[in-house]
Amino acid sequence: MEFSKVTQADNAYDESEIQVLEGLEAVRKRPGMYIGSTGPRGLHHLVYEIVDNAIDEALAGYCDKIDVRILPGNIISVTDDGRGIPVGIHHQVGIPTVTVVFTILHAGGKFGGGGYNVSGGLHGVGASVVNALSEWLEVEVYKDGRIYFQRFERGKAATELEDRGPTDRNGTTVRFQADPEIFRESTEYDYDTLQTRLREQAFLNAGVHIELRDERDAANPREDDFVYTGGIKSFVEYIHKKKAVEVIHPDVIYFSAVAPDDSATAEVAMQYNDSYTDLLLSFANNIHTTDGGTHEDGFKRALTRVMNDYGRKFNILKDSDKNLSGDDFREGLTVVLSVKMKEAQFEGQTKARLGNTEIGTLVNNMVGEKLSTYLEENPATGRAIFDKAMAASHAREAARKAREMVRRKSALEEASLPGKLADCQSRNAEETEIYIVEGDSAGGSAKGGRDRRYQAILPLWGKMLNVEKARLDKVYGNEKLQPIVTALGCGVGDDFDIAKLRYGKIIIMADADVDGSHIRTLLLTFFFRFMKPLVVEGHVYLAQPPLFRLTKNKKHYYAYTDKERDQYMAQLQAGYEIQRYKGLGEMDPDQLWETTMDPERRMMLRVEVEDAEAADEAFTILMGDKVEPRREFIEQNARFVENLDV
Ligand code: 1YM
Repeated sequence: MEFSKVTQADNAYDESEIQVLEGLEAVRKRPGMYIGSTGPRGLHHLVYEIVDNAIDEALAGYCDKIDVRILPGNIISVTDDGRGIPVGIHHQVGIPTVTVVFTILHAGGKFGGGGYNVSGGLHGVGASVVNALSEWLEVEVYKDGRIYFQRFERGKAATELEDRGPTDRNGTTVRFQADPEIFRESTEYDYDTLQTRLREQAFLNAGVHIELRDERDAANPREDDFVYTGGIKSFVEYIHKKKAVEVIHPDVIYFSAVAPDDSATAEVAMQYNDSYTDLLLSFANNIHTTDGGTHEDGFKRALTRVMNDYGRKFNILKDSDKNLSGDDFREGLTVVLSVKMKEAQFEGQTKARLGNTEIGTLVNNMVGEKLSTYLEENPATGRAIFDKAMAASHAREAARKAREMVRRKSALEEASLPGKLADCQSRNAEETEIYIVEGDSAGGSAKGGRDRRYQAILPLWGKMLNVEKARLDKVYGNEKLQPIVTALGCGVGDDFDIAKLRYGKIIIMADADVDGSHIRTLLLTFFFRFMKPLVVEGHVYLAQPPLFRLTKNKKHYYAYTDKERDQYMAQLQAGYEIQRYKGLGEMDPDQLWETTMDPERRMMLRVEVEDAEAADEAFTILMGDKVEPRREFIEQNARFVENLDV
């Protein structure tokens, strides 16, 4: 894939193209407007903005290697081996261009319309925003045989641009420390977050070499090297490997196209696997469009059309058969779709939906033409895909019938509740809670300890289904899930109706061990896949039982983390007893009430989804078949699981 058509690789930079807009006070005053938030997301966004500039330089054909380091003290350093940011005097402002880039909002050829970039952070505001939000920032430019250096503090130049002597290399280094006055919550970077993002960028920009190193803890260095000559094809392979699914045809299908007027490029990589879920990751100018848009719509329309035509042409679909649906053709499909263009329009509340109509046409035409040719040249693949879609269609029909059955049955039996459910007295969903508890003994304690006026208990039994690998018809029949569906009362899948929900809070209570973690993951995945609004609207919680009990002079102290335990041990000094809870079943009803169920005293995690789509993807990628230990699970998903004191 050649991107030189969209970048102006041969265009010598003209310093007059820079538009001078406004100063940086605005950014410090309302940081959220420029980086989305001043929480962890915004903090990491600073790194992406600087890396994006280096990626632009790579896409322009001048840079091969980008080096990202987290230094002690959470200082970030980004180096590229490109041309170096221009240092000549800017004719409009009368100061060096590099100074303009870092001190004036929207400075940079790329915002003037004359220059052009394909990469770009969420808000496309770049280096000056990072500078404005950093306690200090230093830039080093290696260019024309000299090293240039300048330091800024809270957005303002602290030194003039200095010539620091000769060099034989070229490129740019930016080092900065995020300003704790702005990022009050934390200025600590999460390695995994940066790793995921930089890996993704390396997939999206084939051949660009990105190195990430964590040097904060000398005893524990971490390092990753990302370079994928296969680009988004490698991305699809990576996802399948991570999900541990079997693919149903050997090669990733890949197409690319350039718009007739050269204003845009599109590329798609796709492959089917033996699971029942689909994953469509789409990007516009390297920005993840989690809400889809014209490019996704174009892809979906073309896929459904081409596949149905294929079925007719080879007589797999008979004249009397109906066309299969888009959902049928997407079951088990993993797609990475990437478009790059001038002036992308991002729409919607989160600006995560692409609006450019011409891109929809480009993708639709590309897939329309190239996929049918591909299928004709690879008949075995075509047949495997079509058979899979037929199976999906039959399963959908079976699920519809199963649903009808459940409906009819519940109409007849007047929605009989599961036998093991200990229901509460109140029928007001605003105050009711249901504890879903793994294991009979824990269920017994919970029943004994609860406040029956508004707390219901549903103990789970039987074998759990891995919903990641199941279709809706299986869910209906599963002995573990069915009581949940019945107890909640709000249906499942297409039938889901939140208005019928019988409890305002759904609280998953499982042991603090690997098995407990497994059941939590499976239940959350189930809610995500089949009752998504429950999660989106914040009805799902994770109970937090204590890990330890310390007793001194007949008084009990409960510790929910190792750290808390250490604090109590220090506080109580000597003469205490310590008990480690291995499971919920070890607690008697009173203890369980006191520590885990009493709204006045308990700790719970509310499962939050900032963006249900993104979370769903995260689940697919991260949770597929793996059993995560509890801590790791919660930490890794801190993005959508937020601490909450109730
Ligand atoms: C570690 C971050 O910012 N690299 C970088 C930035 C620029 C250039 C090269 C560059 C661009 C152009 C011409 C051009 C930027 N230049 C500007 C501006 N790495 C990093 N490497 N020459 C050099 O776009 O034509 C903004 S970014 F505005 F000065 F051109």
